[in-house]
Amino acid sequence: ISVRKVILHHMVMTLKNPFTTSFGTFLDKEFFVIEMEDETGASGFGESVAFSSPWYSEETVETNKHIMGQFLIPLLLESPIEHPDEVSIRFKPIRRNNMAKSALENAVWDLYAKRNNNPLYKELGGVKQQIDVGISIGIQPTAKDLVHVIEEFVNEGYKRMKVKIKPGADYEMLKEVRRHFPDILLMADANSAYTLDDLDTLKKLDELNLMMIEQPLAHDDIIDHAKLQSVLATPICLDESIHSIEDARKAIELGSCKIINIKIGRVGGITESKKIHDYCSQQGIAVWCGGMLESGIGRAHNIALTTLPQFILPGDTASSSRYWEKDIIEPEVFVEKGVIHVPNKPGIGYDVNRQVLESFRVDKTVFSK
Ligand code: OSB
Ligand code: MG
Repeated sequence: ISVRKVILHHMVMTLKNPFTTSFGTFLDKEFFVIEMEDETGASGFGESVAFSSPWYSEETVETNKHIMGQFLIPLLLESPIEHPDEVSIRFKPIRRNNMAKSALENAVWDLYAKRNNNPLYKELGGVKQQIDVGISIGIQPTAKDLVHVIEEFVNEGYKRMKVKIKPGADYEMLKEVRRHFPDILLMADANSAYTLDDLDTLKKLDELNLMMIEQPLAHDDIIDHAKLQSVLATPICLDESIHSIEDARKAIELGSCKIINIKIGRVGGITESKKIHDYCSQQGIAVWCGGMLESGIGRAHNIALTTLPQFILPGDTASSSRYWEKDIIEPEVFVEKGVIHVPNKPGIGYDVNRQVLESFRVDKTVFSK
């Protein structure tokens, strides 16, 4: 594969509903669609998942543009590669900036699968024709609102409800949810809103039969999470703390978590995601695929990854209509009775709707050899 041209489509899409986490509220999503062409005229698409502000991690849309444009794209254009696994090796001299790396690597994976006339999920060794899907629900003003929203998604068939929590919007709200829905698969995501000083609150959550609690403590911690897991019955799932297979190994060895949320962007690409998947499979650690409020392009990569066998828990790959009035892919992602039927077309399996893409595009930068 000789990459000849990389186009960064700078996008701004308005979310259908504001999405509130412990660290802030998202009203829209700003990101890059990466379009890549090779010497044969084949093309591939990727999506950068960093947000406009460095709330979830240190990367932003602007840092992604800087790192891709100044460092990563020149490395890709420099000389051909044989396989997408070589992209992360080529990017190794650049420290971290995993979301920038991943956006480009994902486009290479799509391009590579299309050249081979093979669906991406098969290229990755995926084994599932359909995947189970849960939904992530932002912090609501009241418990009553939350119960309402959950009822709607239960009726739509989503297989697992994930509720965002923060101090003051946690135990009482979840207790109310549990009272209304004694049997649903329910979990909480704190996005690092607690410390070990909140042990009493966190321990009370054990009453609620949660599938897991995601990232209760600091975004860069695995030590305190191990302490917490040793006194908590509820499994801890790590999100923010895991950036690589090495992080996963250390967290598992320490007992910091029993489950890992794999986000392709956070770990620097599909190649690293597969490594973490394989390691967790050997260790008997369940994984699931997280989301970053992606458009359909990022979502398509998530769907392909989720077909790997150790993705045994429902992921955050909700329908396009959960996020957008109109998505930029065709067909849109559609969750039916809690499952997505994985498309069998070459590459990511969905077509990019050029007209819609251009309607949400605010800028375009072209890099070529
Ligand atoms: O922690 O998983 C997270 C959204 C924004 C930032 C962080 C997270 C989330 C979600 C939503 O939970 C996942 C999605 O529906 O894409
Ligand atoms: Mg999370």
